Amino acid sequence: MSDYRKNPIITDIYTADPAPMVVKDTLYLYTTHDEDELVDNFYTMVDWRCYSTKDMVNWIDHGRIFGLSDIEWAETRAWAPQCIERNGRFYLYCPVKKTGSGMAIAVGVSDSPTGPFKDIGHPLVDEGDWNDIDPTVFIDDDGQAYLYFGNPELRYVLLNEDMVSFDEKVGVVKVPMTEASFGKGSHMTGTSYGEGPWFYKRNGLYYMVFAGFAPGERRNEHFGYATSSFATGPWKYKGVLMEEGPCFTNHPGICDFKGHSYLFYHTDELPGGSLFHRSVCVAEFTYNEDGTIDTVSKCDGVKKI
Ligand code: FUB
Repeated sequence: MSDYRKNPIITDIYTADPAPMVVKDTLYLYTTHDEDELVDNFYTMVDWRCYSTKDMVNWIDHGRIFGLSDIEWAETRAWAPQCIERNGRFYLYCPVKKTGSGMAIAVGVSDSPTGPFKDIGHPLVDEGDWNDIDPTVFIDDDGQAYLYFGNPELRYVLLNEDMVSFDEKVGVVKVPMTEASFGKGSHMTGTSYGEGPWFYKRNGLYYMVFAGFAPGERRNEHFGYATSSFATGPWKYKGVLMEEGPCFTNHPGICDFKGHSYLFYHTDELPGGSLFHRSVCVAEFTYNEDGTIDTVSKCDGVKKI
């Protein structure tokens, strides 16, 4: 039995947009799924997948755990999800294209991390535009849960304790898209922030990792990150976390697991890979003493823990 897991870690289907969640001694990994056959030569994605491991080398494939056909109001685009546990229930936040409209965020609820998940019956966030994608969720020590999301603007809502509604009085808050917060870049706001935010707290410092576009002509996505002393910012840009790769998109997912820190990402490295046929990878990294993170290289794989 091997003590090493080579990247990409999933090789039987194309997967992207990795979102890890640690529960007790198990790391669950939620991913999107790029279909082999494309419709209209665009992202063709109809379901979400779940995998789990206890040692980073041996993975269990839990298969399809939620999909467009479980969401009556959804049309296409089963895009980047994230799952979180609260009071023994699991909430899977998923961007989808709403029938006859733009992107919106669905929530699937389950008593098990591996589903099946049940749609709450309506979008949680639906501004009627295309910005409502790539939700990232975090519950702070005081119990307040935050859902950040967005492309090209980073926005957030304050989730209520039920995790399936948000504080309507505060509404959808638009984060100021400044170079001081997200660096200079070539995306629509003039910053490097693109999409795929990943929000978490570690040692009292809040992190916003994101997929971004460096300045210049059309670039592939790299990862940048910003930190803050508060959950709602102001965010201070801290630099590039992973250099851009050969694939147009990338999507960060970060967690600590059994004393190790991992950055999940995706590439187009599997045979037959393309910008619409991606594959999930993982790299181990360490934090500097002040909480900053040096640029993490795409790597060959990870060791057993
Ligand atoms: O996988 C579809 C979309 O591409 C995701 O929502 C983005 O983060 C990018 O990876």
